[in-house]
Amino acid sequence: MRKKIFSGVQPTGNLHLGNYLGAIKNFVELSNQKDNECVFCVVDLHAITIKQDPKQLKRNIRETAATFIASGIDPNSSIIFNQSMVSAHSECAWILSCVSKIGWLNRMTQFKEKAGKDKEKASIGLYSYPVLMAADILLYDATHVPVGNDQKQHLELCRDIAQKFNNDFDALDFLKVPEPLIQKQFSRIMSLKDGLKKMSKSDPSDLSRINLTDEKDVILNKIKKAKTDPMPMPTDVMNLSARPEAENLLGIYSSLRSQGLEESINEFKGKQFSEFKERLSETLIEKIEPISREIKKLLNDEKYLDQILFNGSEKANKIASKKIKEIKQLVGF
Ligand code: AQP
Repeated sequence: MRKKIFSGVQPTGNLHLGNYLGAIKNFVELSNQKDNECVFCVVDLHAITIKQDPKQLKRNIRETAATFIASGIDPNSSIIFNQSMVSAHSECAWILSCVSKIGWLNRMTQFKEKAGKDKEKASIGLYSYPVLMAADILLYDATHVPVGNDQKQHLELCRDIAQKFNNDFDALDFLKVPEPLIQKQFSRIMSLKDGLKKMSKSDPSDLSRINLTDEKDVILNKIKKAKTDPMPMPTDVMNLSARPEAENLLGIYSSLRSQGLEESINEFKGKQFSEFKERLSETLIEKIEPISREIKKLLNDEKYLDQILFNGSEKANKIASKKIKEIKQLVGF
């Protein structure tokens, strides 16, 4: 089946191994499959739901585009663009927010986590973030949306919004209800400092994550300092969840090598963590260093990156402006 793929990454800096293994690696595989139509978006409108430094945001937009390309997405066969260049995203988000129920948004766990205790001070944009995400996806009639496990709930909401819009406006199948593409294993990479916490861009400790721009020595140091437990390496998958740090590091190793968890466990069972960490660092350096090198090279050519984003936004605009016109007609504008 010909798939229409849409996904996005926020240009909020510190793109990390979780973003890569949970999402970008999957983008690359999907974009390499013949016949798939892929749209990859630098979701800068989403980024400003939390205060950003304008100069840094500009740099982060280019860096996210560079990361897509450096990871293996070909900008000639996939559309790469930034969200704010296509006004249909904001227009569609407003219309969909008038269809969505407050009760649905109140259930979103990411808002609760990001807003923390001080909900009153969070932006309205942060609260309605999932509606904008639904607009992004639905404008492109996406059939499949590759995301990390943390975005599962937002994808379910997107499906609900699409169905409600179709019902409200008596337009059967008009907005296509997308399928999430979440990897069965290793879809949630955890912090190197706490196996129960998601690896995240906003963690104040840089030691908690491997950034995609980290160099060899930095990777070696971060893995050396990664939290483990006092026992030797696990001997089987049973009870592994009681050892979250070991499970996470073995998951990272397995995902990078595209092998099953059991195979990795067999390779190191009963050995000391130090031996495993050495192999893990080597694998990380082998996979991440070429991407890191390419990102830096691309960032030296801002004109090239801006041109990619401009060309991508022209192509995206063609698709999205047609859809928003149809949406407006259905609404009665
Ligand atoms: N730790 C993770 N494991 C697996 N997948 C992950 N993703 C993010 N973190 C992990 C996936 O990466 C894609 C892009 O994410 P994003 O940048 O749009 O937003 P995010 O989820 O907010 O990223 P962070 O790092 O978690 O940022 P903060 O610190 O702001 O919360 C998505 O598909 C996401 O699932």
